[in-house]
Amino acid sequence: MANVAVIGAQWGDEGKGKIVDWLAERADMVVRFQGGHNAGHTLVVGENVYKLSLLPSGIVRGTPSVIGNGVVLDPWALKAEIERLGDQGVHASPETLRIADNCPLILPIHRDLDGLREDASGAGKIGTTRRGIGPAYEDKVGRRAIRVCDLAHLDDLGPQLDRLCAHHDALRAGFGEPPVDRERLLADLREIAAFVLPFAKPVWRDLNEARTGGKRILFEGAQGVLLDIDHGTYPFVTSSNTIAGAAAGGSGLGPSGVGFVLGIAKAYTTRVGSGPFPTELEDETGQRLGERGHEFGTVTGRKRRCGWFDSVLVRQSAAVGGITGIALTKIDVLDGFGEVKICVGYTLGDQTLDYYPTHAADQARVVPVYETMEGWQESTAGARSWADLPAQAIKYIRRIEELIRCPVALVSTSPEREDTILVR
Ligand code: 2SA
Ligand code: MG
Repeated sequence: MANVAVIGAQWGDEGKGKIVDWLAERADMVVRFQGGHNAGHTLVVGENVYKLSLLPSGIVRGTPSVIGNGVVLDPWALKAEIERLGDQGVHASPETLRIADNCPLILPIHRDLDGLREDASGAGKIGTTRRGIGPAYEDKVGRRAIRVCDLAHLDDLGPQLDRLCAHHDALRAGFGEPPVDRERLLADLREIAAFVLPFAKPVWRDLNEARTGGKRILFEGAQGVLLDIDHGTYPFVTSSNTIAGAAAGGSGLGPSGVGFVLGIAKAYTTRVGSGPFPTELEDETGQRLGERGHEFGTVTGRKRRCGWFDSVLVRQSAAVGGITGIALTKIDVLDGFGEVKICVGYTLGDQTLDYYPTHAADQARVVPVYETMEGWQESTAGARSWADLPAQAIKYIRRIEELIRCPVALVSTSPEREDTILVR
């Protein structure tokens, strides 16, 4: 089995958690390579429901798990999540969890800034998870970040901390906030260092060794291609690259380390936060999708916006994301609809488009062109083979496959791990 990367093909929340868990059973190592604790992966294992934000999903089954350098790590959130899982009987140890020592940290000042900016933005706000993700990536790229390895050298942090604080003090002053409390920050870092350091390693070595040894590595993406900092609906995006290519840079394995790229797409579309969404339904149908699909954020509990499947967007995601096969999830949410619609193109003024335009104003203005298909009244929930699916559902899946120009490799019919159809 080639190494697999799993990425979201829409705006996140496509059901990656379940698919990653399903694949983790066949993997020797699970790696997070971007994002931070803004992710929300729900795993249902028998009676137990695990909600992960920062930790790779492999942790639940004891598969060695890696937090790569492409992630931004909030060490306090890490501790809280490890403790929470511990209460559920899942224990992360330095044997099962390794954190890249070149991983940049999310600090309380990043969270502050995220919140201050969102509050000040009014209607223009991004609708972030307010976890400090964007500001932490800014400091990484600005070469001001404090990284995991610095936790072992806190006495030498002086000049770096000067630059970091100078930058943040100026920003904070703009919001009428006092300067960074440097002593407090250092004291907090000293305290958390003892917790984090046992997990810290140059994980690129482990990964390259695993690859040489023929081990199977699973890369677990967070968010989705439409939230990618370059290819997404900018500026309504997250601050990392969510495409499969990011697995290489975000882990230290190199591009040849990723074989198959599985893109996860919901059988309809959802989005949390602000930003354009061509097929959004602000009517009863949208309401019904949200209710049937339990569309609330894992991390923040926010209600997700819902709409029909957009084949233009997923086709684009498959192309830029490097997706080789799609896992189509939550098909059962569409059970019982009289008709189902698929967006097959857009109009923009008097133009017809077969791709999503780049400018935010155009993205907001496009009008979807729909193809309407007959729905199915039978239940697909819990189906485990192609033969269990109603003919109309199969037609719907086949039509999607045709439109997105990418094979559907898996269909998921409930949050349960076993309720998965392998398409050959
Ligand atoms: P941020 O916090 O800077 O990454 O926010 C920027 C945009 O990215 C979106 N975003 C997400 N969208 C869907 N799911 C995400 N994770 C959680 C989940 C979300 C939750 O899986 O349920 O619990 O609310 C996620 N993380 C970031 C965000 O909405 C902004 O549009
Ligand atoms: Mg999620």
